[in-house]
Amino acid sequence: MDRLTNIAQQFAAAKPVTAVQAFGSGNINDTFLVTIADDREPHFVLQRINTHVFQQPALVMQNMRILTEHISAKLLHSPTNVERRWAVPRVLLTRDDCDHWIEPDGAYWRAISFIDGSETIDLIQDLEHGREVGYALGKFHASISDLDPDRFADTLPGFHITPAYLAAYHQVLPTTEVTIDRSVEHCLNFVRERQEWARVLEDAKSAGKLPLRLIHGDPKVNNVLICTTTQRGIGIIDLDTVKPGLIHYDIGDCLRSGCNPLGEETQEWERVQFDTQMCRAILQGYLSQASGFLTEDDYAYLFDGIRLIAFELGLRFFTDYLAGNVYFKVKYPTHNLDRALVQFQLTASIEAQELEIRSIIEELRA
Ligand code: GN1
Ligand code: MG
Repeated sequence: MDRLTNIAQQFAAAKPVTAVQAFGSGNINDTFLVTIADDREPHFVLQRINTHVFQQPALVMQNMRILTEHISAKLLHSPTNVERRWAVPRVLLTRDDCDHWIEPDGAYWRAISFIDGSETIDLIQDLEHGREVGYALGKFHASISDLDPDRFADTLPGFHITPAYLAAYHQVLPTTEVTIDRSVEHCLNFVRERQEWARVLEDAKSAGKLPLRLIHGDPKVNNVLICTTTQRGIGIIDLDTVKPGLIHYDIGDCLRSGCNPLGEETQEWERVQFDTQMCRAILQGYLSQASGFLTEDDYAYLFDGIRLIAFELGLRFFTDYLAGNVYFKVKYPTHNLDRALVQFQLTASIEAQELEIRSIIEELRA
């Protein structure tokens, strides 16, 4: 039995594992789709948690179990809606009732159920898809709004705290060994011009204007499950980063990912633009579920959230490039630099369309 099959088998009880194949396009964990000899549930998802990033994987699993059990219990008590089903993966256990399996070399593995009849899509397709992506994030926020954020461990300290990323950037900068070419120069200037403003959401949090709530942490387009039959948004996966935070980071992340039709991996960064029609569609879908719990201040900081998260992700990619690619997986040495250029271009496009984006927010909240 090969290594992956053996690991998968730990979570498959007595059902023989028949295939294990690479799955998805995550930048942090390694993900596989497992097939087992079982007619009722022939697939599950196997993941190796990147313990360089998530240094306390047991806490990641603890959070995930609290969250998925909460949503599943709610689903049990809500009427089934065939047209609009909502799904959440289950954490699978080993034969010893453990939610993970550790290999002799320390690799940390876990498994979750595969939601039948669903797919994830890397690039936003059309306005209808955008509305479903927004709907899914709104529904997710609404479904966890009654969970006490204090029950959740902080599995990734500093995650989505923009000034903390700036501090890390300033620490890495003097030690970098990369060549300062025109692209790097461009990124250095881009960060310099925005570093004062980058505290905007954290300042609003400190001033008591924005409350800590439970957030997903990574609600990009390809983490939204789409039903293969109805094309509706039916869930959100990748629940490792659920923790107390500002929902603005989630809304911003969803929009920076959904409103960039070329995608975050494009090689043509100079052509990147923020699509405001898509922004309207995603926000419409989001607000259809979330308008009930948003405050005046939440709306007032939405634009900053959208601008900030694109900038923050660009800064994270750029810092990782300067540091020698130690955090995000890369396919070639300048991959993180290219990704940073894309996010900075998107930020610039958001800035150039500020008035229009603000008027869309006003129009939709009315
Ligand atoms: C990482 O691994 P993945 O692709 O789900 C990152 C996110 C970034 C994203 C950019 C824990 O997510 O914050 O937005 O890449 N996750 C972590 O694609 O850092
Ligand atoms: Mg993720």
